[in-house]
Amino acid sequence: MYHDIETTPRSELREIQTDRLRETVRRAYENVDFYRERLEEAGVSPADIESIDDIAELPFTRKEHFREQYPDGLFAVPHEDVRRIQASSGTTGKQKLVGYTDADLRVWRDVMARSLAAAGVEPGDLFQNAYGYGLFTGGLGFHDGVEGLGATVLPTGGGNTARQIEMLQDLGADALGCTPSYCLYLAENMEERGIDPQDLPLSTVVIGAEPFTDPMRAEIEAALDVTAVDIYGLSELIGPGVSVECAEVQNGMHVWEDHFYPEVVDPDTGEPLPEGEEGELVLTSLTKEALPVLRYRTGDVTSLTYETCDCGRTAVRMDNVSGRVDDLLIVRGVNVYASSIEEVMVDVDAIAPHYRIDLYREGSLDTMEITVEHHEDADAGADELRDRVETRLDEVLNVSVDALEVVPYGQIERQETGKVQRVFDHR
Ligand code: DLL
Repeated sequence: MYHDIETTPRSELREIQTDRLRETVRRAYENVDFYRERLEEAGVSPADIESIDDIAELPFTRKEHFREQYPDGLFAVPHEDVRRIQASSGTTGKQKLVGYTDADLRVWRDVMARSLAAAGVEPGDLFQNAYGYGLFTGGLGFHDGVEGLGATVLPTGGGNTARQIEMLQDLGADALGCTPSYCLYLAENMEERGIDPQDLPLSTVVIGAEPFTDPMRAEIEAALDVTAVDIYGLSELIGPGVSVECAEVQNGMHVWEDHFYPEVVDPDTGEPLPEGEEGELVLTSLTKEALPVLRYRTGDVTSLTYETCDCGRTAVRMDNVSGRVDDLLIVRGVNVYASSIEEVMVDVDAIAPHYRIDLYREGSLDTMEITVEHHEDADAGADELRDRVETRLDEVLNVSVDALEVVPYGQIERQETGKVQRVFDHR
């Protein structure tokens, strides 16, 4: 283990969480007008929070609050103590700016080093970091973590695929960090260039920043002959490094609970849900100085399990994020996540794992058009494939699409940088 805390008995962990939650609430109340007002409105004073079990008394913090308090209304320290500013990758409205003190940066480096160690990266390894550098937390978050672990970082950043591949061949990285969609793109691109990815020494890829499905992960692992480990995080809490799978078991992501406290709530009522039930992930920071965050509604859909993992880590595990609360599509009265559609499609042989969903409104009805790609070595023609996909979507999800187009391989635009966009809402 990278850190003893990873196997600490849960009872001890709860004591640490209690102390840290009390300190975080006090810090937020005393230094941030927004939190003081919200707590007063809710009739809660910091003294009311006696243990971690009282957390549900605290009001939620939402994305809108970050936007309303833009740029730094949620910061709890004076400007001279903020050592770095980054931002979330929001596509609409103002970005959410986040700040870090020296101590926050040390925590981030530590949780990222821990995450990489759990993912199977070892001191001395070469890590090619293809997450974007800049305001996005992916690049610098991984960068610091690799150095913290004592491995070597190759900061290629996002995009520039030809150079990425050349580096993978010439320097022979042991591990690679990038989004799952970019990972697939890299594999595809190597094949087009006549390079066999299986010849590379690469053994681990650490994928995150966007949802992916099990079949998509299987494609990545097969194409590159690697273990693909899921890592989760968000800028509002710190960046990447909130939770990660262990390479040994790969069954849910260990949440670094000494720094981030997870709950899962019903997205409609906000009521906490029992272990194992799927709902919206809510996170509270337990050690952040510059930007303490109380009960943040992440919008991410997951469930929690408290069972000790076979790897020996005691931290609660969150299921791989299946989508976002606001990604729920309601098409002709049927609720469906974009990721479920992907799962069905990737399951159909002869379909490449590239697709797009276009949503339109005709009169008062929502319509959905899906475009999928024909796999290069497909055994069936486009008509037969269309039939297969339509039948599967109907059988598994009970959805019928308004139009389903099968296009030749490579026709759906690939994205080299940033987070992949698959749902295009024209409504
Ligand atoms: O995406 C941090 C990150 C960078 C995580 C690199 C992992 C790797 P934001 O730009 O603030 O931060 O976006 C956070 O991305 O609320 C999720 O919706 C989504 N997300 C992040 N990791 C995963 C994952 C970074 N492993 C938002 N699976 C989050 C699914 C993820 N979704």
